[in-house]
Amino acid sequence: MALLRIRHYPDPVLKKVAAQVTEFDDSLHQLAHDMAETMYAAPGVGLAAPQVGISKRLTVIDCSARDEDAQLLVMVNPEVIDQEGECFEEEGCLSVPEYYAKVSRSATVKVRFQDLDEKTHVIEAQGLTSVACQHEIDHLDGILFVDHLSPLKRSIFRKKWKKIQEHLTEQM
Ligand code: K1U
Ligand code: ZN
Repeated sequence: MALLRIRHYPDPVLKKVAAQVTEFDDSLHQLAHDMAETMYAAPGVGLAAPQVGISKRLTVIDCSARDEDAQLLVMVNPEVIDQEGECFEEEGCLSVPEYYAKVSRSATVKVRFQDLDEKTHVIEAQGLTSVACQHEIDHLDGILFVDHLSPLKRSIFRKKWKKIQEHLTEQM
């Protein structure tokens, strides 16, 4: 088990479209375990492989409450196959620390994915799990939640990000 280094905006790996996973080998299992450990330690409710510098279509999500048992979802090659409604909730991103903004998303999504043993599943997600699925699949397509902001809000974000980066550098 290992904690992985989370890449921050504007690392170029976050802008790449990640490759389909074709090898369901021990190294994929190890990566998924390390990503889950990194997500829980952050803490976060999701993490996509590009955020740890690996441009592959793999993501982990756990939106269970603190007082509930863990409900870890490991999704390989996930894709949204159906979506309904709209929601507008505040999001954060482990690759854009200390910045939060409301983003428009589908309210519910149907997601098809493979597990670590190559078996295909389809889940229907709502609430935070739906938002997390969309946020993580965006990461696999090189899209960050700030890319969904209006041009005005994005220019405000860029100015704020300079200050956040200075603050993060001071902390190191
Ligand atoms: O992919 C990521 O950067 C992780 C990100 C995902 C996400 C955030 C908000 C809505 C949907 C998906 C995070 O987990 S940011 C941290 C966070 O939201 C959180 C942390 C601790 C407890 C609860 C939430
Ligand atoms: Zn993110």
